[in-house]
Amino acid sequence: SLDAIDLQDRCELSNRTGMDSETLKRAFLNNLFYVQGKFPALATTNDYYMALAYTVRDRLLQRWINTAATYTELGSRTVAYFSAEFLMGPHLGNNLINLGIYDQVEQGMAELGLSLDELQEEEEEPGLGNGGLGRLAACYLDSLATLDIPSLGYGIRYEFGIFDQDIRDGWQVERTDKWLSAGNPWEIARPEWSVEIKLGGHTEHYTDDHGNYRSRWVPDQVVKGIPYDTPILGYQTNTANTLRLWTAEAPESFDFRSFNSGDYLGAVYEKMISENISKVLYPNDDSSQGKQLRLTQQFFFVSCSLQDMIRILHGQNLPLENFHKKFAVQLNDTHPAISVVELMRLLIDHHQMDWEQAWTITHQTFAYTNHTLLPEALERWPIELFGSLLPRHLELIYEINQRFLDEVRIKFPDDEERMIRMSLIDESGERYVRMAHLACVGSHAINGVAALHTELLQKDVLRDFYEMYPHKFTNKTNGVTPRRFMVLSNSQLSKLITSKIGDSWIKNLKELQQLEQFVDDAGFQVEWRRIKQHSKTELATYIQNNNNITVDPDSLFDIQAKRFHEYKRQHLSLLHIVTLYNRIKANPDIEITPRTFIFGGKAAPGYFMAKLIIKLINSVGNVVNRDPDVRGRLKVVFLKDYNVKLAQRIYPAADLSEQISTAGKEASGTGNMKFALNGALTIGTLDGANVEIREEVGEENFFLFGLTTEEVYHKRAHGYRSRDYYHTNAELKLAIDRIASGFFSQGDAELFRPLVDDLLNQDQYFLFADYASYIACQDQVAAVYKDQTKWTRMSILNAARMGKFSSDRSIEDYCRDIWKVEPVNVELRQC
Ligand code: 6GP
Repeated sequence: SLDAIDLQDRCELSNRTGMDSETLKRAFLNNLFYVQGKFPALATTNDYYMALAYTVRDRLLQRWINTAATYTELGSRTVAYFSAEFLMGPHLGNNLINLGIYDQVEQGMAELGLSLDELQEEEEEPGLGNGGLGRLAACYLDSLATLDIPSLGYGIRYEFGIFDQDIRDGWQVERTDKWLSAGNPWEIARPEWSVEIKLGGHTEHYTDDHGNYRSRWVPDQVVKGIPYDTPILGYQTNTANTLRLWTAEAPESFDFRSFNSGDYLGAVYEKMISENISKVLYPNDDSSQGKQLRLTQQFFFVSCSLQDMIRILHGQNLPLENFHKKFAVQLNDTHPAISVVELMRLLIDHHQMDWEQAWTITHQTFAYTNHTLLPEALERWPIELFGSLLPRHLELIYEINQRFLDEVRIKFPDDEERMIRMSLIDESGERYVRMAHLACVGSHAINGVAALHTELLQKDVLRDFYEMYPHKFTNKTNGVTPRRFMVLSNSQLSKLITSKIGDSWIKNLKELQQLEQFVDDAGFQVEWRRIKQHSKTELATYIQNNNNITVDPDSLFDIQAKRFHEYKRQHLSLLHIVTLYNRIKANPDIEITPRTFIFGGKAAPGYFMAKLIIKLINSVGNVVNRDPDVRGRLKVVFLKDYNVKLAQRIYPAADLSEQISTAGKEASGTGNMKFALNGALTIGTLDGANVEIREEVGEENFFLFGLTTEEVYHKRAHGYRSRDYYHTNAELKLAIDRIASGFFSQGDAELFRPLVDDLLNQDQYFLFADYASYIACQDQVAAVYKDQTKWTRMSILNAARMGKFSSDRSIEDYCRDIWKVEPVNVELRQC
């Protein structure tokens, strides 16, 4: 029998588990022959990359199998992280780090004449997310595995992830992201665990055998969901959890029906429609489009995942009544909020549970994270659209709403206005289902992603829900994984740190604090600076190769890398650039700290203003970078196609991190944490997690400017007039006039008019109000940069004090306060 095979023998015979450099090399060559079917003379870089990826995957699978076996045996309580986005970034390097074999493999490849850097460059990153929310989910998976927490990430396997960004004539152009075209060695399809989901149709009412009035869903479409699993290995642990992403297909039975009736094209059409569901990621960050396909995607992955979880529960012989004991589900924003209703439906319609019990299970299962304060991001679905796609769910929502409003009535008698405000249905005009309200009612915990954000949720966006359920609200400040964003992406700095304080900071980031004892150590400072300089030189080479712009690694690298959004105010930084340029034009001999301004980020394809800001950056760059008066003291660079790969190059090379959103708009930010961890100083507003970063690093090590949230609210309430600032600040007026005149657009005074007019007449993000304070602060930045010893000291202190912002800390907070889940140790018993 299978059991009889001696495991030890099998382990030793195989090339598939050994971690020493010789075994790794042998396994690599084996994979080149027997998986890729190539030998060195014919092998491409991609063949080598694939051979290495499979070599690493074998080591992952060993851990993955043992992890699954352990969880199955123990019936461990498990976190299910539901997210429409997982912005994982390339897997190869991260897995090498987490396996602890990066250096061996680099060495082994070098011995074969191959560069590990080049092989890593070959990997097409899975860009299955837009920005902050999707990347946070990826950092959380890394921390969950590192902390040995049984967990599953559930989402969608989009065939096309976030578009690739090209720049043509200064404008953003989108290209489809064909990330799967060269194959994906990190995933394993699990067709045997496919599930079916229903869509559309109508409901029928009937009385069951026990005389109960019931409803049944008669769909008009059935779609199959096929899971693809990617192992997620923790750092220096055997725990390998699972990211399970769903692909949509037409069920065979459907094909056959049309096919047998001779309607071949009809059958193929049906298949095509079904497969559209997981075709493409919606490219909007922090805004909702209200499209039917998007709701279909949300329901699709949520229904697949919940059915999968019920299968797992049954597989472990646990009763359905224990669903909430087996699983804690985190809703990553409202995108998966339909789960609340879908779980109710599965329990009531499929498993004949009564309402009370189903509701208890449901609301003890779910917890909801809100990621934004922007009104345009709050998801609402027109009742019509909702009911035509999910007729049974609409009925259930009405029932949930009725019971909920009864509760509100009892807690707040005679407050009709409050009932209208809180209802799951918006009835002020066209009727909508309010997904945030559904998430709040259906969850036992609600959290924001930074202290200020949670406070604003309680005071403002979700105030009624806070008054109704104060006990549900907690803050969970975001964090980032130091494995990818330090150990992997900034290996030199990581090694320097380890040489001073040992390597336990990688799992316990608070230990970075010990660096403070070296802050005035001249030798350490020199090393610190040398490494920053090295990273800047590497980025300079990248810029030379990609943008054909020569930048000076001695200049101050001033970087803003994030999605393009008016509230993030990339154009405030532009006003600074134009101001410095104007100062030079007025006095070419002016004493100025040389700076390289670097921007990276994508704009939603339908977001005109964001795209115009990208065009303006490139236009200003074209003038500034060439003007001989500037003498190279200012350079403006737009790096196209900002993604995780590029981010990993950028963070280590930054001197100054731009975190300049209008106060009260950025929920948290996570780039702000990655920059500071890599020793960049922050110029920022009191927004999102900046507040906490400043608290940690000390106000003397943070460049603060701008209005506070209260001041912004106050100005807005009392009639803000941006034009007044324009007329009273000569430098601001000159900057705006230059842009408006066509100076940066070859005389075309129309091109940037929409932007200029908006700033002069609306300026809803208060650029003009913050301009003077921003410029003054930037002048201070320039002055401090001249004192390299002082700057380096501040840089070291920033990194040393970032301990709080590890995603390990965030995950520990979630585990303790919301999920009530404990680590499970995994031992390697099988190979
Ligand atoms: C983002 C927030 O804008 C950002 O501030 C935060 O750091 C990040 O989420 C992670 O919490 N929000 C989104 O990306 C989004 O789409 C609906 O929100």
